[in-house]
Amino acid sequence: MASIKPRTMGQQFGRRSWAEPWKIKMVEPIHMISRGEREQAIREAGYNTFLLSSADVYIDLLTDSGTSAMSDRQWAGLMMGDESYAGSRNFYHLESAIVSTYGYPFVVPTHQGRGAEHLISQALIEPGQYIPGNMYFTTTRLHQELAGGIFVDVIIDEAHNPADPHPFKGNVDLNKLEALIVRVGADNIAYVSLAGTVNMGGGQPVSMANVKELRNLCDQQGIRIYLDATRMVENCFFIQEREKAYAGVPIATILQEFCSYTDGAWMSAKKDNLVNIGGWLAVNHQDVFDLACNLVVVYEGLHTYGGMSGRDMEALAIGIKEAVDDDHVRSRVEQVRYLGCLLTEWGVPMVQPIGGHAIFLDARTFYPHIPQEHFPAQTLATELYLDSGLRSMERGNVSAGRDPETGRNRYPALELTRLAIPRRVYTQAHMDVVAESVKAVYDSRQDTSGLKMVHEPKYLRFFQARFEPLV
Ligand code: P71
Repeated sequence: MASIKPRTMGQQFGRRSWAEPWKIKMVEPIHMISRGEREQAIREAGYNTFLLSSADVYIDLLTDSGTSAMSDRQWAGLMMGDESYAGSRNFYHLESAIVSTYGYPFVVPTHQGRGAEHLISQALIEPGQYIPGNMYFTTTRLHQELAGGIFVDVIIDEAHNPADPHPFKGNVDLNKLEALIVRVGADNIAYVSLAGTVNMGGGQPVSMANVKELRNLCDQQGIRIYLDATRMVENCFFIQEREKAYAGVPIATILQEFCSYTDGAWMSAKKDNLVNIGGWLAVNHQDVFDLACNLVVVYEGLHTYGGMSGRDMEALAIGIKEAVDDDHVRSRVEQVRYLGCLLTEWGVPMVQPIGGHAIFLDARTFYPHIPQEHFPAQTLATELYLDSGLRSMERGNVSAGRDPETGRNRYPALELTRLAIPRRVYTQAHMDVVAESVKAVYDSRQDTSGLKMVHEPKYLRFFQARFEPLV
């Protein structure tokens, strides 16, 4: 024992340690079932981690969506629900939290992010119009396509290379956007669909410089910009860290400025906003608000609840304020980075730089002997579950689905397995267990072969597809 010299995190990085700005008041027991039980569970789930029972999962990194821990204040807020059908006081709290934090004057609540995507897509897209964006997101693109639109990827090339260290891999390539405008004409562009951070690219941020340039170009062309603000707070952390002019500027101030370059935003409040369910759409223009208000009553509920209960809206109003606390955002992003740094140090291939909400393992490099049609990322998710009961998510060609025109499989450049970290839920010790499990699976990678798909749903197939081992 004498030779072991334990070192704190701070000592490892040559600074004083800091810790999460909270302490734990309530716990939820978790445990790991046996290897034999895990083999049976994943077989019965068709080798799809979405189809596992959570009771069979030890550490759940399927998603950071709706899985965060609420604060004592948010739980107290649940007791203050005003469940009136119309004009609940919780709606006015929510409205004022969104207006004061994000800066858009008109707010429509929705049950979750895709509800808001549906409203904005139906309100603004004419059939045949184009929607340029900084990489697709599954539900976002589907709603754009269901409205008759055509999504065009205008993210910088670096975003498609997992190893490229560009600090703002979420940036829009303005040349690509200009080329699209020249090709189809500004009138045929419904709006620019901008996401900060970019989920499918590895949680990569957009810089303030880029959104300013984008605003200039769009102003010249008369094109509006709508923001997927789902993880915008994390995006602001990277701006604070990486753009000199924003060092020391509060996250809340950076967020206000970024949003001011856009015309509105949709939100999955299940991420940054620290609630288990909820979403919203907020815009600058009365005409867009009127359209969305009309659609919300058809698809979600009255415009003062949009599918949420009063208590949900109260928890969300409080979550919005907590989400922009600088200490909170730092501990959240740095926890993800801690896991990423361990794996990087051990040579595990993953998207670099480490993003805001998750580690994205590069399954193609991980399993060079498994071709993409045998689903390397889905295979990796299966192997991680078998090793330790760790649940992750495929973000490769199963997620990309088929081209709606040709029916052919889309084979995206990025074939990733995502380990998404819920906010305020797991400790540094959990991250150590996860890191060691990934390493164990990496060390035995030669013995792994791929999967074949035996059931394929039409929409968003990754949720319910079933697989079988090849051998
Ligand atoms: C995530 C999710 C949830 C999800 C969605 C689809 C497939 C698998 C998991 C949801 C997002 C998101 C962004 C950037 C809109 C939504 C939809 N992400 N934009 O990452 O990340 O929001 O789930 O509240 O409807 O696990 P919604």
